[in-house]
Amino acid sequence: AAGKPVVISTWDFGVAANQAAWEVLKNKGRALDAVERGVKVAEADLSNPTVGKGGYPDRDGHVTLDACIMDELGNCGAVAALEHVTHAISVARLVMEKTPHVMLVGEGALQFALDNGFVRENLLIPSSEKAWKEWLKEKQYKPIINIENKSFNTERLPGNQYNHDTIGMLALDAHGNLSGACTTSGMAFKMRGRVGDSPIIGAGLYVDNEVGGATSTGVGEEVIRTVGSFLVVELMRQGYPPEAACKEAVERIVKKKPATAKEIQVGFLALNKKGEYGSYALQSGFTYAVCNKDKQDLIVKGKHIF
Ligand code: SD4
Repeated sequence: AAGKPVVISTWDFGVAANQAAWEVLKNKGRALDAVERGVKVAEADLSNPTVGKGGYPDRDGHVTLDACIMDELGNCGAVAALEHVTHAISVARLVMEKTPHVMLVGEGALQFALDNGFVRENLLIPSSEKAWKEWLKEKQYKPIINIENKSFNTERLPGNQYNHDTIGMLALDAHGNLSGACTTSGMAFKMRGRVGDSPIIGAGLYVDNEVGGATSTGVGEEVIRTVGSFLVVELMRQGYPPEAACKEAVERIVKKKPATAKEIQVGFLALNKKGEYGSYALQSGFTYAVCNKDKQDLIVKGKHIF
């Protein structure tokens, strides 16, 4: 499938986010505005424990958010370990537009947000606090990620509480311009101060308006190690279709850390300049949502290695 405008994003919850982005894209709006508007839906969704408000806290009980955004001109902005502000993506966009910097972290990021009119909130909602307190009983450091049919992923909480993850979104607008956004509360119960791939340009997200964009979800350490999203975009520059580029990037993770790769989930999602898209993940269970003029609620199952 190809064509523009189009917006794609990680996981099933990407459907609602895409639909918000589509409101911008269908009116010939800018991809940058679309991706910001889109991922804000996931950030505000309290039922989602891995993005924005309602996200699971770190091991000390602090909800800390990581996010980044990148536009068609190569401008980018990011926040890492941001607390008390739901819409980390909007703070990242402000870093891009209003500062000479690319990334602000922790206290400085919060201060910048509050100075720019964001309101200080408590992001730890009762259900996430409860999950954290459960976790404290054993304090097991196994990464909790989305892998269907693997007991270690679902044993801790009933239902599909873990069946959600970071949102990474890529959009191609009616003018043929690309932008991307990525936002997360990171790995549940991470060490205080831990930052994942999601706010790191080139790791969790990369956009090159000549070629395409890529984003990732899963265990961020392995994505940082391989500069995953940049790799996917560079492979597309060499002529790889989106799916093949994502496959090569997950294979790189397997090659570098074969034993780790079997135990964790990482998924890449890519969109090229023609509006072609694809994904690849280490494990089964990765899904992504696609929205264009033909269909606004498509969910695609990602291909996978293991
Ligand atoms: C991270 N990639 O912080 C993110 C997490 C994620 O839980 O995608 N899901 O490593």
